[in-house]
Amino acid sequence: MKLLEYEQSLETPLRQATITLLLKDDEVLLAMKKRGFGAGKWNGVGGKPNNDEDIYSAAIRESQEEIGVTPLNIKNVGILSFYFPLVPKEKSYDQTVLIFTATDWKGTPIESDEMKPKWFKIQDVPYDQMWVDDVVWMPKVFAGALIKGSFMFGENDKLVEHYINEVKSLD
Ligand code: 8OG
Repeated sequence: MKLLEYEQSLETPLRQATITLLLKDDEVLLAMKKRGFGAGKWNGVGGKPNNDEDIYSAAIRESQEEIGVTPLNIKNVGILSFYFPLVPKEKSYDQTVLIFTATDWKGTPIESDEMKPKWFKIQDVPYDQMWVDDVVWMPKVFAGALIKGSFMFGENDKLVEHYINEVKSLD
């Protein structure tokens, strides 16, 4: 099925998740996911909101839990949807991920049982050890763009189709 067709066939809003990227000069903090969805990949920190927790609070809590840092000025810079049409509906991985950046935080990144943080120069981000879509959208975030897009995955988490737009506002 084509991406737009799949997107239009969805009846309920997708569950949400977060990714937060800490930025300092020409560096970004990524963390190695040690377990669960995306284990073995470098990523921003994040996860899903608890019950009726708002998405900003979820982003801050996940950062505290995963690397011991409290972001102080998170900014929503992207809204990305990820679709896995081959995964049965009942255990669907489909989700909308809100991307946040922060340039100010409290605490020093530390390893948890979920993630191991590390600073990377923006030009040395290890895209070959990350989700395949990251090389498409993350450079746009580093360049300061606001982005909206969708990615559809096929067998073995291969990216089969995507679109991504730079927008003036995320509202
Ligand atoms: O709570 P859980 O560990 O399942 O959260 C999954 C995390 O992985 C969450 O921060 C969102 C993030 N994530 C996806 N898909 C993708 C993706 O394609 N690229 C990146 N960079 N992160 C993703 O769920």
